[in-house]
Amino acid sequence: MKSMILSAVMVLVSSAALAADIEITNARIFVPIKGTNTTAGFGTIKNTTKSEVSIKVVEAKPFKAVELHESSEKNGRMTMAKMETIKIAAGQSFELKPGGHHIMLFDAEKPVEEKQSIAIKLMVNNKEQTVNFPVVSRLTKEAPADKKEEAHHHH
Ligand SMILES: [Cu+2]
Repeated sequence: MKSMILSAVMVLVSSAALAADIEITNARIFVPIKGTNTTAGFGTIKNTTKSEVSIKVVEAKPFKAVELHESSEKNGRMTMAKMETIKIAAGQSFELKPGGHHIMLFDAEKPVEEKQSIAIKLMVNNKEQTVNFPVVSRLTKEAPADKKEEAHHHH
């Protein structure tokens, strides 16, 4: 009897350990610009494990496709490059933010509006994890302030 209880406890512990290797705070998706059905998602991803994690994005219904992107400025123009994975060292955080890395969401098959929430399916170290991203207005204070500063310096 005692050993049965013990093994039950061990099963509980190991499934808890499998539960989530990352935590995402401030998850959000900008509502698509009027007339488009493509947008981007952001948030701060924390690796809660004691080793490196690798993250891929798999699916985000009703969007037809989803990719990880990195923005950078080349010759004064913003360009985006696709990344296969994000790797985060043990205990570290990685920020997805406007003007930086982001989750690109393509071709929504139905309208995506504010106050909805999009379930984004990730592969974290080859384990599936789904995170809900609320859809929020683009009219935020978070339009990258330092980007504006840079623009002024170019004058
Ligand atoms: Cu992009």
